[in-house]
Amino acid sequence: MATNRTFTMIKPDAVKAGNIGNILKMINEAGFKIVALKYTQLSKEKAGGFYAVHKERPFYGELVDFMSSGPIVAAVLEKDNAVADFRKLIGATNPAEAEPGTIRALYATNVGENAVHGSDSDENADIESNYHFSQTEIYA
Ligand code: DAT
Ligand code: MG
Repeated sequence: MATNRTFTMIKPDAVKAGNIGNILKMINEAGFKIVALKYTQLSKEKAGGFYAVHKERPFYGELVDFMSSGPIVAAVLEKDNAVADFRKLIGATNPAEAEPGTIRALYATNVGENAVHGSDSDENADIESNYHFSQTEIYA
């Protein structure tokens, strides 16, 4: 399993607001290499499967509706300490609590529509990357 990779999505709110370019620039400037990239819209089924771990949470239905409401950008990113460094770059789940200068502080709408996803462990980075990309779509 790759320990230097993480998985991200630029969520529908940030895509709609025209922030794909701004966010990819921040990702590059923070030293991440983009090794896979896809512009796509998730079906409810695909979004629901991605967030299956949150199935019992009260916001699950809203989350699935939001994540399938418009196009997203999915990417696999490579860097030493990718998972932890990327979580630092995106900031807290709730943008009101995100450090100034983080992607969510700059571009998120609210706790539910928070601009970007970032994997929370090496194991999930691997699972999530494989959920969205085949091996031939990842350019190491
Ligand atoms: P993160 O995306 O920071 O890893 P998470 O895994 O706890 O956060 O939750 C996944 C997503 O679910 C999150 O990005 C937005 C949504 N979410 C989390 N907590 C929420 C809440 N209290 N109200 C509405 N949506 C929430
Ligand atoms: Mg999470």
